[in-house]
Amino acid sequence: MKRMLSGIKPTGSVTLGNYLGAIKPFVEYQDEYEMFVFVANLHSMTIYVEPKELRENTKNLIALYLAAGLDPERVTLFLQSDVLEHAQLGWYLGCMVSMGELSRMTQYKDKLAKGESIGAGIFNYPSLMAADILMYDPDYVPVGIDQKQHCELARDIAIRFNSRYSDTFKLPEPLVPKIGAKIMDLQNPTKKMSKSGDNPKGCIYILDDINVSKKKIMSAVTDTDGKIVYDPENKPGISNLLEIYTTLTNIPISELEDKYKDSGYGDFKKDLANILGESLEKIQTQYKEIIKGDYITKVLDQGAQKASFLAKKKLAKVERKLGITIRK
Ligand code: ATP
Ligand code: LTN
Repeated sequence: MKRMLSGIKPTGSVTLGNYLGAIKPFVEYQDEYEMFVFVANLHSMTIYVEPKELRENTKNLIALYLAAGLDPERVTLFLQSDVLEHAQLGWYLGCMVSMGELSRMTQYKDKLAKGESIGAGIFNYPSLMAADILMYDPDYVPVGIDQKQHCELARDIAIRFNSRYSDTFKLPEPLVPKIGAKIMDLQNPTKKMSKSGDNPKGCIYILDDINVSKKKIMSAVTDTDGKIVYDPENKPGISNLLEIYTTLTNIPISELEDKYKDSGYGDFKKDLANILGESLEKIQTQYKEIIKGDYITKVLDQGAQKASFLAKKKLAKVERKLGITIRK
């Protein structure tokens, strides 16, 4: 069975973009792959999040992974900070990547361009992400398009390490869904829907009131031409809604275009709002059950145990090869 690994940062409330671009595909992959899914809480330190909020986001994210359908008996579900080896391997890999490579990362460049003061963590973060990935030798890393570059850097670091010290890491491949990899902001469909975006009307949160989310679909920006056609360049608003529709239902876009060829945007949006409402309701019902007891802690303990076993072995191998270890 091929192996897959991915993670999400608990920096805010989980969005529809996170769900459609990451969590839903993870659930679909679990039948076919051996999955490792974690909460990247060390990565969330790259921006300031109130400690109380961070704890809440972390619990919610784990609960949402489970509510969306990840099965902890099949998937290794863990909290990054529970496996100390990530930070240690991150340090070694950070010493093998150049300042030039890190400076070329789009996410870093975008943050830099905003002109705000940013912590060194934002700059160094791809080496920790490389450690998260290379630690477990996955074949694939399913991510949204914004993370593809970081996965490619992890692969370059693995090639460098393997050629310098002999074969140690499997070369991972990013897996970006063809549709749903970049759900756009509903009010500004040329911008990614993002947890840390500044217009809450453009972003749907999985745990929000369902009627509020439906209203956000109804008031999503479209265009004046009135035709339900997929054309991201010229019709970004309606194309984004079609992407949301197709990823929620698995009905191909061409079938949706056909189904709505004689309808207006209003009817299309109403159907989509109802479909979204049903999906959110299912997830929220599960979530409410999961968040109640101490089930989450049990799942995390079990996941940390499984992940730590592999991480310890991998780090020991790396340290032997590097010459860090002096004991036999
Ligand atoms: P932030 O806005 O704080 O950068 P984010 O919403 O982009 O956060 P991440 O934790 O960076 O969330 O991403 C988690 C996963 O969700 C990643 O695989 C990412 O590619 C995916 N993802 C995030 N936003 C979207 C989106 N709008 N469409 C599709 N996938 C997304
Ligand atoms: N950087 C990612 C989260 C992340 C990740 C990973 C994803 C951290 N480590 C390893 C895949 C594999 C993000 O910002 N979404």
